[in-house]
Amino acid sequence: MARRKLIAGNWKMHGIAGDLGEITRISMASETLSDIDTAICVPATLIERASEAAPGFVIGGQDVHAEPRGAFTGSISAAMLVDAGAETVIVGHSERREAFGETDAQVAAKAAAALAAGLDVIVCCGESLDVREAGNALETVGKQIVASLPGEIPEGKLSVAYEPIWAIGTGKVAGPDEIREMHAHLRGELGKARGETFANETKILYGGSVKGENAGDILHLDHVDGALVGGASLTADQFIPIMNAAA
Ligand code: G2H
Repeated sequence: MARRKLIAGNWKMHGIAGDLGEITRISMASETLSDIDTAICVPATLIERASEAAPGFVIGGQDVHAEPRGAFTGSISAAMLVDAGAETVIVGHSERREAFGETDAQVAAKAAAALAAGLDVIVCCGESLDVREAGNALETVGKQIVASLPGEIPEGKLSVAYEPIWAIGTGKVAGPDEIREMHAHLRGELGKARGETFANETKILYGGSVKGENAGDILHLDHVDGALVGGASLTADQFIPIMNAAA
């Protein structure tokens, strides 16, 4: 079965209500592209209004707490994301792993909570420049993703995003050989850990300075099933060409 491509935006800590017109435009463009899936993961403050601004379009969160409720000031549960209108969520982004010290086990627990609430989940992984230059990228990221997966994964609900940290927001993009090699390796590791069926059904996205100009080359590489897009997801003018490149 062919994997449908997923183009997911990650607004990070950008966006206020006045920016929702971008999501409306992206949503309208997505209606003409029936062969791909699209989503925008917005700040939590915008989830409800983004869902209202683009009915039928997939809006997501950027993080979730592993616990269903409790004394966790500032955190958001999976049920709260669903209540606000989210259908998907990113977990384990390198910015959260680095800035908030999130471990693989915590990422797996977050993914489990999100899946239990019915959300789709994008689990991120990726190596630092030091690890890449030491020649340990494949081994490190392979172990990282397997350790970041929850125990139970309903069919079709989880995607993986490979985002080399050195390519995030830097304008540097991993080369085609680096991307192809890593994505093939990750699919192999998913297969060893969870079986061939799971590996073949799981989308592996690439993330890190994806733009309209480079999207076509990246998205047509073997084992690349879409993109997680940061900076270039903030405007429809930048994001729609990436969607078109995937279609
Ligand atoms: C990687 C990516 C989106 P950008 O963080 O997750 O951001 O496209 O800005 O490098």
